[in-house]
Parts: sequence; C-alpha cells; structure tokens
Amino acid sequence: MIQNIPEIEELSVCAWLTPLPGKRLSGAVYSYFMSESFNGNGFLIFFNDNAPFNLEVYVNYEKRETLPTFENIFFYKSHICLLVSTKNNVVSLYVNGSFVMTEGFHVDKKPIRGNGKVILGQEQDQDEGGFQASQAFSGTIKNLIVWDHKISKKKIEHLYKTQCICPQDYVMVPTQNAVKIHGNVKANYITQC
Ligand SMILES: [Ca+2]
Repeated sequence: MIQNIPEIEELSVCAWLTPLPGKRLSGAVYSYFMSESFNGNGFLIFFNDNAPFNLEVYVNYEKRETLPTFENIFFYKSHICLLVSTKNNVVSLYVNGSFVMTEGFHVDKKPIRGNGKVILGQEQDQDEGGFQASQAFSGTIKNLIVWDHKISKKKIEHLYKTQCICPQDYVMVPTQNAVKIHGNVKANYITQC
C-alpha cells in the first residue's frame, strides 16, 4: 500500500472483526513493514493461533521483545480499537465501545517510521512479501480505519454504535484500489459517505 504513511508517535486502529463460521480469529490483521526493519514489522496486529491464543501487538518489532498481549476473546463479531503510544510504551484495547485493558511494552519504543507498506491479512517478513500461509488472517475485516493519534473514548463508542461512519482525520483507510489483500480474507470497503 499505497497511501503515504507518516512517521507516527501515537496510533489508533479500529475495525470490525468476524471469525469464519466455527473458527476463532487467527493470523495477521494488519502488517506494516519498513524496508529498514530487518527483524520484523513496524506495526503488527496478530492473533496467535497457538495456545493461549492471544491478540499480540508489535511496535517496532525486534526479536526477544516482550509485547503487549490480550486474552483472545474474539470468537464472535466484535468491534475492536487498539490505541498505541510510543511515548508511554503502552497499547490499550477497546472492544465493542468499552475499555478492556492497557498493556505495556517491555522495550522502549521510538516513533514508527513512515513510508512503509501496509498489508491486510498477511504478515510481512520482507517488503510486501515473505508471507507464511500459517500466519494468514482467518476472518473478516470490516471498516478498518487508522489514525495518527489516540482517538477519544467518545469516538470509540460512536464508531461501535454507528457501525459505519465517514472516517474523519484518519491516516489510512482501505479503499478497493489502495490495499492489497492476502490470505483467507474477505474485505469490505467504505464506498460512500
Ligand atoms: Ca512471518
């Protein structure tokens, strides 16, 4: 992808996520890779398919880092928001409009550098590539929006209650010609506001 991504100190990502029938969510929802990031993603949202099936959030991914993980509670359609701060080294999770918890990184984080590549539904081990089938996202991603700041609690509630809104002051939103989809992913796009 496609749209120019600026350097980011704080970040919010919201989306509706729905598992496939009879399955739990697994794999990479959102992978942001910079060609300089030899060890991994600048930003990654990943449902680990191994017990205990945590939702993992990587920022400036380096080997051996201890990352924020959240218990996997996504067996049903859910609206999730992840609010990331590289100033405070924390990630907060909201589900269906409500705050769930905040977890910290154990390695200090710098801002996430700009001009990387976003892939929905697969985990990049290299620029727009290095995909592993076992890390493909299983489920449906809908109304994914990214902001370059922490959005308010009120906005999170609004996003959940209105289901679909016209995104405002966002950094990146998938449109049909601005995103690459890989894996077992059904993508829905905001087509009109
Ligand atoms: Ca990989």
